[in-house]
Amino acid sequence: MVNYWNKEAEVMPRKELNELQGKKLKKLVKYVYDNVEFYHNKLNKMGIKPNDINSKDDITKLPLTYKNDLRDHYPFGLNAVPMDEIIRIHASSGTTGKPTVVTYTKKDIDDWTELMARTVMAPGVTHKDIIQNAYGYGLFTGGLGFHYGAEKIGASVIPISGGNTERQLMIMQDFKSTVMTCTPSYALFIAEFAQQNNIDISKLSLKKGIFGAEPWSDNLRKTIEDALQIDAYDIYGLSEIYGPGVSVECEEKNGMHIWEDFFIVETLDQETLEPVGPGEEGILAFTTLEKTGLPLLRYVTNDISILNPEKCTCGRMHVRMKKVTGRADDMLIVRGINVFPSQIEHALMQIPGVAGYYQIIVDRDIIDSLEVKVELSEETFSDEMKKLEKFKNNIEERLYTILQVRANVELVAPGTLPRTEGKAQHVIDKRTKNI
Ligand code: DLL
Repeated sequence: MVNYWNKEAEVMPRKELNELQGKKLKKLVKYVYDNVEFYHNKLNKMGIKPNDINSKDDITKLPLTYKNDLRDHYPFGLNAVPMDEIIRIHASSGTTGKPTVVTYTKKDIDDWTELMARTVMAPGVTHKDIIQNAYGYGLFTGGLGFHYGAEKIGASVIPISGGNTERQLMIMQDFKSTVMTCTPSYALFIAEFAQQNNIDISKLSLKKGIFGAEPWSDNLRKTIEDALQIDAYDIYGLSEIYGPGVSVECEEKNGMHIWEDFFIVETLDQETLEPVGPGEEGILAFTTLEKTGLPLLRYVTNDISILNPEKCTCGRMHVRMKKVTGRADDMLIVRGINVFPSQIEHALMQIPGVAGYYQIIVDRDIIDSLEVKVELSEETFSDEMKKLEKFKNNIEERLYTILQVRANVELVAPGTLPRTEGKAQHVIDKRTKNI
């Protein structure tokens, strides 16, 4: 039995879905033209009037929106409603300076809750589950996003937030949590902590995990699933587009369904930003069809993925996105070669004896250097020097085959790389300081 929250919407046939999106797009363009000065001016400059938009295909006539546009109008300049209609404000930390601020009306919170209800249920979670929500509560959208969705479906939600791993495990045992929600990095850390403290995982009631907010590979999924003896599902989202709940894997674990009655998604060529076809890799761009506080046209995420419009065996029609393979802007260029941190993670996670923690350090003396710190599992760590040397060479060879650039691998002792209760910071690029 497939677990739907809103079956009618989730299995809506493609033709109907396209028509609905077209209708909503027309309404949205009029709404932003009338209510957001930024879009009003942009559309005027491009010579586009709301009446020119009549179907989903007309989306390509519309302007793209970038993170910089939000920054330039910090904090509330892109709002479509006066502040007295805003009931919630979230923000995501930017890599530089001010955060990106996002605002929600009452309708937006209700819609986000609907999206999160579908999102929590798609991986097979029901009202009978006890959800230990270890995403951060606060300005980050993860905690409250999950909270509202979990309550909506009638599950029992434990709003534990991130951190205090000992207490997480105590609660998990005593409250018999069946679902864990947090970043994959934190899930890995919880598994490791349990092992170190001789907690018998097989005695836990945990069955599923919904992990996201950062890129992670299928190999890391396998590691976490084995360590916690659960099924792990990927969830994707970003603050600008509500937060979590833009897309999620169903029980098939074969791509994340994007809730298309709420969004139009496109994949754009990385160079030209022109749309590419289904099945081709590109940058995801989202148009929000229902948001009223901070509606966005063709928001360029910089997240790289591939869309699959085929109907899923779960019955859902909503297009699926493949795991995010990286961000267009955190692509590293090392000695002229493009390197995605996700390629390195993918390679490392295939190697038995690697604990799951790594750090990529890029520096520049005369030329660029790429160093990968790899944390060993307890068993590998106790091996003799000769074996370890061979292990290290092996990893270096594998990385070279994949990256076509030499990386220096440093093996480090178990427990030495930084742990996180939120998003992991896998990359340290020291070169910007040296320029
Ligand atoms: O991370 C929202 C979220 C919370 C998603 C909880 C899932 C679960 P931001 O902090 O604004 O929002 O970060 C958004 O994180 O553009 C991606 O680069 C990355 N990201 C989010 N989910 C995934 C994922 C939340 N499943 C940015 N895989 C996005 C890869 C992800 N990257």
